[in-house]
Amino acid sequence: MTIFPEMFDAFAGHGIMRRAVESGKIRLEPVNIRDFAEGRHRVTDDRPYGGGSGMVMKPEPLAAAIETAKTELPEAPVVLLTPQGRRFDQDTARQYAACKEMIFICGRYEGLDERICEGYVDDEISIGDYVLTGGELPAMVVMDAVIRHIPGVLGAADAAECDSFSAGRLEHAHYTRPGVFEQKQVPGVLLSGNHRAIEDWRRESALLRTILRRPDLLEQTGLTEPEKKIVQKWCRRLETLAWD
Ligand code: 4HQ
Repeated sequence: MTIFPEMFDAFAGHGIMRRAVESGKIRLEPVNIRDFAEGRHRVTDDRPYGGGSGMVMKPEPLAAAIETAKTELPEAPVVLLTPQGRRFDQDTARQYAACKEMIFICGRYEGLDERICEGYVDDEISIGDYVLTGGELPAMVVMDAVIRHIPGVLGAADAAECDSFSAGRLEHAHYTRPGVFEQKQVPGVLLSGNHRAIEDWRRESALLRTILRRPDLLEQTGLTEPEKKIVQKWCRRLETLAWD
């Protein structure tokens, strides 16, 4: 639900989303809230009670748009994108991917009349602590993160469950040709053809980056046994560096 349905054309028209739409794995149907507004000018906003600057989205067109969507998609949760919502993350993306259908409400101006939030919305979601001019980009962010979990949307080789972030870790470093770029070499192990060694290097790279850049991710789960072994190896290396 949006007053700018064309914003979704670019999202659905490129790359993996386009393939998902064309193969029929997903259906994306932007609904123009203005189509449900009454009067010659089809107004969707009005001045706030109590005064002040900015406009508020009128409740009647939104209610009509949501009711129409719900008769087509009776099971769909109604999700409002708002900085006041609970923070969106990979766990929520995975949970949403189990939904067959979803309805996203994209506000503009100062937001929705509170009675819509109370009466029609099942879930309020924020994509982060910053203020945007509308809920369309947040809705696309959420849809992108959710849709890539649908089986067959990503190639079988790079299924979403393989993302190291899915295990609460950052991804390892990536390299491609050329082997030397601006005097920097690709790590030799990646050219070795030794798949066990490459796997070990990637696990180590992912762990090091997570410890250095996002230690908060490790506080959630703690280290696995293989990760403890890696850290112990680092500790022994560091001791020889410090004392010898
Ligand atoms: N919005 N995460 C829509 C956001 C936002 C966010 C501001 C939502 C404007 C009308 N939404 N209102 N951050 O900044 O979800």
